Amino acid sequence: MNMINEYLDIAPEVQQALAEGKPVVALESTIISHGMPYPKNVETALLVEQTIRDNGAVPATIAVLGGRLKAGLSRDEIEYLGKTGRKVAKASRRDLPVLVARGADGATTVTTTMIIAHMAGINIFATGGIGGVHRGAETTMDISADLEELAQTPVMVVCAGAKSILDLGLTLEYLETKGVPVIGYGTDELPAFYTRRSGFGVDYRADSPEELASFFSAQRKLGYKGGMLVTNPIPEQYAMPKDVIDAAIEQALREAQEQGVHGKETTPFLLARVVELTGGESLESNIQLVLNNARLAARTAAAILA
Ligand code: PSU
Ligand code: MN
Repeated sequence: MNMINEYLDIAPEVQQALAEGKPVVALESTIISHGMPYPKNVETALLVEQTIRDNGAVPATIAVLGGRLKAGLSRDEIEYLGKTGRKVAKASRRDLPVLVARGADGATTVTTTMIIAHMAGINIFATGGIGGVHRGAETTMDISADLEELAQTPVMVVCAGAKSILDLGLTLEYLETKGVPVIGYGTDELPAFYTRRSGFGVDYRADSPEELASFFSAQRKLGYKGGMLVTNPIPEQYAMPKDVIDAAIEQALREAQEQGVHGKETTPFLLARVVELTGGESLESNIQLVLNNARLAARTAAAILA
């Protein structure tokens, strides 16, 4: 059943769960290396794995190590990615062939986590936020490869929406063009990562893991090649005040422009500056929303198999 690739290493525990038809949830590693500071990033990655287990599924954190595509990491491997941080290559779709050929390391984004999860036979993945259409993309053409991957790889991605470092309206337009269903979990509105609301509607709402699973199963039975985006609002008690987060994002965007930050550096730069500017308050929100997504993904993984 699994499309085994010669570069792929599936951890024994993940392999066994897949073989026995047990739920498995993939996790990305760019959130560890580029999305949060050390040591909180490592603590969070391990806590997310534990949360997946507590909810009855097996976690498979994904990365490229020594040119091998890894589905399932050891504690030491997670510690290494967290400690090395932004010095690890951020690996998107275009990077995998060279990293593999060179036997190099890479932290996987939403894009490459989807690619490797699918190779391993894992169909659901939990993270914090996805990449999207950047503000000013009409001149920079900076549109995350995550959107193209959602259009072509059959994996359900559970996130908390997207940060308003992006143009959320254009991101939704792009997903519509590409035929990617955007589902709100318990909401009709796209969540904006740190806040529960964005002012933009989602395509559909689901209120249980079973309902999410029914959407995903129908998409598979229709023979679609692409995936599905589930947007799960941050729990109320961890949401940030909108004015505080908006001010930090505006300042980070200004600094990025002044310093000429571009290309793959843009998102990591903005993420790091927002954490610095909010004095770590946003980091706690970020951790809590990832845990919330891990719980939902684990329960949905089981519902997809039911
Ligand atoms: N947004 C976040 N946190 C993240 C990322 C995005 O709130 O950690 C990471 C994810 O790995 C995502 C990547 O796939 O950044 C998108 O980068 P880019 O915009 O360069 O495509
Ligand atoms: Mn980009």
